[in-house]
Amino acid sequence: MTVKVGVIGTGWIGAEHIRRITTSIGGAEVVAATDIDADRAARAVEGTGARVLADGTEVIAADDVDAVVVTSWGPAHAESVLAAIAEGKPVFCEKPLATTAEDAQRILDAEQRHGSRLVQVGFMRRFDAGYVQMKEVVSSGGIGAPLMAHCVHRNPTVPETYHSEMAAQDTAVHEIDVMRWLLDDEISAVQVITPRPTGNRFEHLRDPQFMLFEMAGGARVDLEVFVNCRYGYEIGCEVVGEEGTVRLPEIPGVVVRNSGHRSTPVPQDWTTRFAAAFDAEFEAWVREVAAGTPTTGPNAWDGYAATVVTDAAVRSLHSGGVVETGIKDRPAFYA
Ligand code: NAD
Ligand code: NAI
Ligand code: ISE
Repeated sequence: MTVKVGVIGTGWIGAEHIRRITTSIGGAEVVAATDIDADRAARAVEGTGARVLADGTEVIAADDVDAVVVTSWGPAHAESVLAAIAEGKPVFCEKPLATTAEDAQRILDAEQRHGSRLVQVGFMRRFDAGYVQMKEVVSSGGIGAPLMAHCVHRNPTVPETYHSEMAAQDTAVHEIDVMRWLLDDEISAVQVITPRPTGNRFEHLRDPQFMLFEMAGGARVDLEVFVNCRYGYEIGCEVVGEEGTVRLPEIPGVVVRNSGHRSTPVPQDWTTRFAAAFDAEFEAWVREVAAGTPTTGPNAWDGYAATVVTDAAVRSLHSGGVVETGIKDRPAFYA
């Protein structure tokens, strides 16, 4: 069965995922797309045979749409995900699932009322070969009990529309998910510290930001978010355990020697750095949707748990203090 996909939001990543479904992976085709900028939607589906519809409601309701991909900006995600659940259609939602814990809770409630799992969240790092190897080492006890982790998340630059709260909601949300997954634990408290801001930022933005997380089991995580670092896109992660450490591998690249220097290229954005992870993520999602079974990637609970933490991080950004996340117990539905 070829899974017929409808896409809501055809900006940078929406267009990437349309290209990915059309040319990189098998088993699916894009049949409909929408964007609040209709011209952008038309450009994104050019040459695919897909049609442009007026809005997300039309995409989700379309008879020939089997499954929905939500790649609009974060605050618009919850509405589309809730509409897909109401229609009983599987939905892949780019991170974040929602930008408030209340919206994420509405999604959990709706999915449980529906009675089976329909939602997958785009935490693609769980499909990255390096992170998968780290997970195997930590889970098999290869470094003993994890005590600490050190993370770095750097982007070369961000547009003026990126605001200070997005450091948590849009950027750190990846590490928040990865840490819950790698350490198999929930995050109980967070503190955001703002060092001297870089001059290379739009005036309204607090950048960089340090984030400190406390896991329920007592392990501690530090994260540098620096989205105007200029030189490239760099993701770092090291977990320190009682018996050893495990670190995310460097991205392989040719070594160039010239003019008295030895250098290797640094990726410039997430499209290249995580290309293989995005492909693996979509291959698995399409395969599972075609099989008619609930998808096994990050689910609505993972999206909710991450949003509870980003909410707390936003409160800490404003207060400077340590903020408890108050995460509740995972419902059996998501066990
Ligand atoms: P973008 O601004 O390039 O694209 C967003 C698009 O959504 C725009 O074209 C906008 O017009 C459209 N849009 C907004 N609201 C809409 C609505 N209600 N209905 C239809 N279209 C709507 O942003 P982007 O970089 O493509 O990011 C989109 C999402 O993907 C974000 O949630 C972002 O966090 C996520 N993302 C994830 C990764 C990752 O590494 N997993 C990377 C980039 C972006
Ligand atoms: P973008 O701004 O390029 O694209 C967003 C698009 O959504 C725009 O075209 C906008 O017009 C459209 N849009 C917004 N609201 C809409 C609505 N209600 N209905 C229809 N279209 C709507 O943003 P980008 O970079 O593509 O990010 C989109 C999402 O993807 C974000 O949630 C972002 O966090 C996520 N993302 C995930 C990445 C990852 O690493 N997994 C990488 C980049 C983005
Ligand atoms: C973007 O939305 C992503 O998800 C990228 O992976 C991340 O590095 C960036 O900071 C976000 O804005």
